[in-house]
Parts: sequence; C-alpha cells; structure tokens
Amino acid sequence: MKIESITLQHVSMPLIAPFETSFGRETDRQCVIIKIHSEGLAGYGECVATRDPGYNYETTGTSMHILKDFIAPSILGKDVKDALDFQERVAGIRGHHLAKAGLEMAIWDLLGKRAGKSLRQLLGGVREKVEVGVSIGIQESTQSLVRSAADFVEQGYARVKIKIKPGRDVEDTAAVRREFPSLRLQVDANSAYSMDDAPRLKPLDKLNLLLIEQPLFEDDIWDHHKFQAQFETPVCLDESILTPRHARYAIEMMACRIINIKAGRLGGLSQGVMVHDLCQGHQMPVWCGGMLETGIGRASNLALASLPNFVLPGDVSASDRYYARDITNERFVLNSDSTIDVPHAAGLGVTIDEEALKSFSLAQITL
Ligand code: OSB
Ligand code: MG
Repeated sequence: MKIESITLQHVSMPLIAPFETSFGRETDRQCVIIKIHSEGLAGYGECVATRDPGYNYETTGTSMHILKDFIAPSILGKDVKDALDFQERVAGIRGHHLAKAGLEMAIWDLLGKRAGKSLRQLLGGVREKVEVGVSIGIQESTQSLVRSAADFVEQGYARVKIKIKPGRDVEDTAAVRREFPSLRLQVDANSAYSMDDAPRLKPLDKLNLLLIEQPLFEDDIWDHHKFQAQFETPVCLDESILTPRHARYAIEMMACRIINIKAGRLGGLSQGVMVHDLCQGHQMPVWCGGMLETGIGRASNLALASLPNFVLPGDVSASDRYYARDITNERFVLNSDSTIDVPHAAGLGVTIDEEALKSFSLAQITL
C-alpha cells in the first residue's frame, strides 16, 4: 500500500459542556485529523493529543510537529504493508504515542477499505455492540454532580465514572452512591494523589466501586502496587501503561487488577490489541478508555472494544454527550441496554462531513 499523500488538520470543536479533570478544564476539544491517500482510496485517523500537556506530555502542537517532520517522512512514498510494518518504520521515534496512533488508525481505515472488511473484523472483534458508560467531569458542586449523574442514568447509561481530585473525592463519590445504591460506579483521579493520600481515600473502599483509576503519578507502577495492597477495590491503570511491556510490569508487580486500554496512549491499535491479549492470558479484565473523540476515533474505540477481553463498559458515550456537530456523517447513539453498535462498513465504517471538518479547522498541511 503505497502512501501517496498525508494531510494533517488541526481542529477545535466546541464541547456541549466543559469537561474538567484533576489536570484542567476543556470547553473546546482540539485534536489532529489525519488523512492518507493510497491507490484511489482515503484513510482517516484521529490523533487524540490535546491542546495542553495535561493528560501526558503530547499536545496538538507536538503531534503536528512529530507527524510532519518525522512520521510522515518515514512512510511517504513507501509501501506500508500493515500496522506492524508501520510500527517498525517509526520505531526510531521515541515516545509520541498519540501521534503514531493517529497515523496507524488511518492505515487501518485504508486496509479495511481495500479488503472490504470492517475494523472490527480486522482486529478480531467478537461483538456487534459493546457496553458503554459515561465519564463525568468535576462539577461545580456535589449537588450538581449528583444531578448530572441522574441525568445520564435517565438517558440510559448503566455505568458512571466520576473524576476526582483532592478536596473533591470521597464526599462527591459517596453522594452519587447514596443516590444510586446499585449503579455501576467508578472513579478516575488522573494522577492527582500520592501515597500520603491513601489513608484519606480509604473510605472509597466502602462505596462498592468497580475500580479506582490512576490514583498516583502518571509514570508510576510501583507505588500503585503499594496502593493496591491497601485497597480492596481494584486499581485500574491508565496513564502509566504506555507499552505492552508496562502492562507486563503492572501484572507482575500486582500494581493493578484492571487496565484501561487507549490505542492512542499505547501508540496504536496494534499495541492496544497486544495489551488486550497479554491481559487476557493473565485473566486481567480490560476496558476501552476515551479521549473525547470525534466520530473517527469513536468508531475506532468501538471496534477495539469488541474484542473478547473488554469485559467492563468503555468510556465511549453517544455522540450527543460530546458534540452538537461532529465531523462524521454518522452519529453514535445509546441503545436501551447501555450499548453502542460497532460500525460494520469497511474500514472505520464512517464518512466525513467535509463542511463540518472545514468549519472546525485551525490549520492544515498536506505532505
Ligand atoms: O483519563 O480517561 C481519562 C478524557 C480526556 C483525557 C483523559 C481521560 C478522559 C476521559 C473522557 O475520561 C472519556 C470520554 O471520552 O468520554
Ligand atoms: Mg483515565
């Protein structure tokens, strides 16, 4: 598959409601949309880097740079056979997983379109719809958080995740638990704590949570082992797992009991599948994380989440939870059983609303 051209588009899309985490607040979501051409077909990918380096060190700015100056030159005009061939070609570029994963997604889209197969089929997915939940950002007050959770439960979400940070943790979580005694509930700290905070977080253990996500430092595995040893609730790692090797360390160190898989953070869908397979072999459940994706990344997440060891609901909500206007013509809707259908058309299975894409564009480069 000869890569004839690559277009990078830096976009900014207004969110329906601001999204606040322990590391910041977004009202518009930025990302980089990647389009590649080969033999009369176009493939699309989404690089989930954000405007600010709050989730990890990558930003839309660094990913535009790495894609343009390093990733594109390693594949332009070359015959890229598949995702693993792509990974070999970019292996000399250290880190920058979000940038690599965006380009790899576009390769998968092209591979699927060429073969007439959906991404789900290419990856070995086994479900036609996947269980999903909603990730609720930090709200102005505990009362508004409870109201927001009630609203999503009303809409049909059977699993709710709430973001926590120091000062907004046990009380917020307990309030949601009081209102919904049997809701599948989990929390995500995005690295806001250290081991010194563990005793203060201990009451979370009494709230019947599915998991506590990434309480400690984004580059830590060992302290998470110590944290897990003090808690009955499963710890789930997100930020700390950047490679299949990190997943093996976490399993061997008993640093967590669950892993959140994001293809972006791991450097590509191919790497996400590897972590999935490794965890499956160790009876460690996984679920699909989200980065407020557009319809492009959402289609990719749904295909990935259809693999057999994705046994917990993903952070892959319906399009109307994020955007009034999306850049795909397809919009994803929540079924009454808290699932979303996995696309079945070739490749990612979505088409682009070119008008919308243009209207959100901040900058564009074609190579
Ligand atoms: O930690 O899971 C996270 C969004 C941006 C950055 C990090 C995270 C998130 C989410 C949103 O939780 C999940 C979604 O896409 O709905
Ligand atoms: Mg997370």
